[in-house]
Amino acid sequence: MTAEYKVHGNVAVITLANPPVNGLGLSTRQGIVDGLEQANADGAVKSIVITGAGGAFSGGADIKEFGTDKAMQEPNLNSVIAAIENSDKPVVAAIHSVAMGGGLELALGCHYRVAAPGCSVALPEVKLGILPGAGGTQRLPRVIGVEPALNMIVSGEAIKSEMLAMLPGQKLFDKLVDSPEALAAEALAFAQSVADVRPMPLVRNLPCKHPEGDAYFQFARNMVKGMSKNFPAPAKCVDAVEAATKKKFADGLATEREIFINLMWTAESRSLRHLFLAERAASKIPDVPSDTPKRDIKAVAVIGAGTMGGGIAMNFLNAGIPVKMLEMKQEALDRGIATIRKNYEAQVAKKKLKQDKYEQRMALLSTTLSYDDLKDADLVIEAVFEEIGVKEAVFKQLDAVMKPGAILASNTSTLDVNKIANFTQRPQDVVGLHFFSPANVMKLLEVVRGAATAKDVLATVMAMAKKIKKTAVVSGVCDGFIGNRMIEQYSRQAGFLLDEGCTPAQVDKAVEKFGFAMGPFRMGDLAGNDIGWAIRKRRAIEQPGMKYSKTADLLCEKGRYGQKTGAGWYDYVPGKRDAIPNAEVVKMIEDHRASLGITPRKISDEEIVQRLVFSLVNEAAYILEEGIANKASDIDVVYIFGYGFPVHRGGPLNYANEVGLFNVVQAMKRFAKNPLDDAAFWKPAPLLAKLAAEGKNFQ
Ligand code: 3H9
Repeated sequence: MTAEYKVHGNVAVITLANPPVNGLGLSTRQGIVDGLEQANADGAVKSIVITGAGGAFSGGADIKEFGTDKAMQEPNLNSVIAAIENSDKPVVAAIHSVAMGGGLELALGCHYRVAAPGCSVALPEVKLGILPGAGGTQRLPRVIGVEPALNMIVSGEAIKSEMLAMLPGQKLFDKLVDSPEALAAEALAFAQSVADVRPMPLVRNLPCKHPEGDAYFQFARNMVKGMSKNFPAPAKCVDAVEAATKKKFADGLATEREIFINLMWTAESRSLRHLFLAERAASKIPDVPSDTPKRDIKAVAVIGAGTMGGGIAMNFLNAGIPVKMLEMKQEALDRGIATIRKNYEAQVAKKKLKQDKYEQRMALLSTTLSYDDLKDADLVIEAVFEEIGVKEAVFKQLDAVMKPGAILASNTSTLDVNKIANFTQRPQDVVGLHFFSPANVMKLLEVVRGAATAKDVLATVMAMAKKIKKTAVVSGVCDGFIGNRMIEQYSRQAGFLLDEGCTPAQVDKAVEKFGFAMGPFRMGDLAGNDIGWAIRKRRAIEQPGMKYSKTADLLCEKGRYGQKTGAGWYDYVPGKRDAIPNAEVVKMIEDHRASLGITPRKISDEEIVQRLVFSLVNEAAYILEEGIANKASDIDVVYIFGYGFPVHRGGPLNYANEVGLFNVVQAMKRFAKNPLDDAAFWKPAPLLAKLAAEGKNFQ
């Protein structure tokens, strides 16, 4: 049982004990009901306290149980809350640290609530594509008011208990104690003080009204519409809270339940729940146990003060870690510092950063022209020109000066990390840290594990990633690692679409309608088309038979590298990012098509999206099979956090699972028959073919 029962004097204490966050799984729910029964049957017990062990009151329903029989099995959470409401003796929730989702709903079902300061209180279900399904939408408005409650439910954001306690007229907390340490004793004393109060108060009996309900809920609907284009849950939260104001409690609860169950089965909710677990699973490396010792990272060095180096440095400054930046010339350092300042000043101007915080961060930054000055850093990250000879020179110098045990990292996005490691006498200390541009903004960090990378180095950089608020995913060594290796196939396919009849704008529009932040051509313009050009030149030598569309090369030959040159697949006005279609580019594509003797055909949005997304899926299957990625969900995390893949689709492999791998393979077979495409391209990877044949999913 994952709830403990103890009696202190005449108060029974039920302690939720289901680490890590006291999720309300079946055995915990059963434990609460058993505890209530025992307390009610014991004549010596006058009142009951429910609290949570460890670092949470409760994080809510057990997310890992969703989709299994246990989630629906009695006692479900509504039945547990009914048992509390029907208890003969008063039940007091003693809330601390985290009271979220079903955890808060459980507390709202209690007769009284005593809270510690510093507790994060939230109904975050909307972030999982659902809404509170155990009375949260009906009870929270009754204790803090309709508008504050709807704001919390629609945003899912946590608010500290001490802030909520200040809401005028709030009935959420009967008492806010002075400190978390005081909670246990004060909750016991409170429970004793209310032991004889009858009738016992119930949140369900409080009134729930909004003076201008119709106008307010219309306004709220308009607000959430803009915010939640691809997600049904926020609008449904408005419906449920409106029901709380217009229906009897029991009917409102039934409305909430019905919406909850319907939302639970949506693809959007499945995707969000998948991502919640995937993001947390990404930090776990199968052969690196969580208790692996970690090295201290107290000082960081960054080689290169360009856009990438500066962005990387900012992550550490933001986390309060001193950074020393090295460049070959003072002018380069000055430029780098000026860019960092400009970035921070923009944040100050937008009121996202306080002036004193900005100054504190800049005070942590120092510069040098000499490798000798880096010797005390615990971690050094190289962000220099992407050329193996340049990396060799850097790593040989680092090897000569860095203290023993320092971690030597490369920000390479394509080069062989094993080769780089072997430029040093300490390959075990070398790792790839592939930040994504802009490095101070993008959440993804690909951690590239070399053949010799030590386990404690991996454990250290994964922990460090969390500290600098990155989502880290481990990749093995291969050309392009997980993300760029897949994007190369996606870009090849985008080129074939142009040859066959599409314009860049048509492809981008279809992909953006599917939900990508940016279509492939706008993305190319942002990243720089010359990067893909360089890769294709390299491929022409390494894999001479590989089929490519020539359009992107023709574009680069015109100097249209993208936003940085003001012209790429589209035109750009200085200072703006709007992509303006260019007639000459369209003509260039048409002429090239004609030179190949191709008669253009109209290609549907569905075909465009399938060809692009399934090209990602097939390459991902190779990546999984080769062990470059540890698990399918890691690949989804890479694509969501690094490549703008639509969140509501849950990543390329989650999406493929939703479509059904059988259907994916069928589509690929159709595409392979297209003479203008590349039959070899569409040969299903062995893992994909096997899973599809066995009716299984990517795991
Ligand atoms: C709900 O309640 C539905 C009801 O309305 C209706 C029911 C009928 N369950 O984030 P962290 C695990 S829906 C199971 O890294 P932090 C998490 O997977 C639920 N496990 O830590 C991870 O496990 P592992 C509504 C959970 O300190 C570990 O805890 N509730 C749950 O940065 C640490 O997580 C939510 O949506 C859970 N509910 O943040 C709350 N929550 O170590 C979602 C966490 O194996 N949770 N885990 O990888 C959070 O927001 C954060 O996890 C929390 C801790 C703030 C609690």
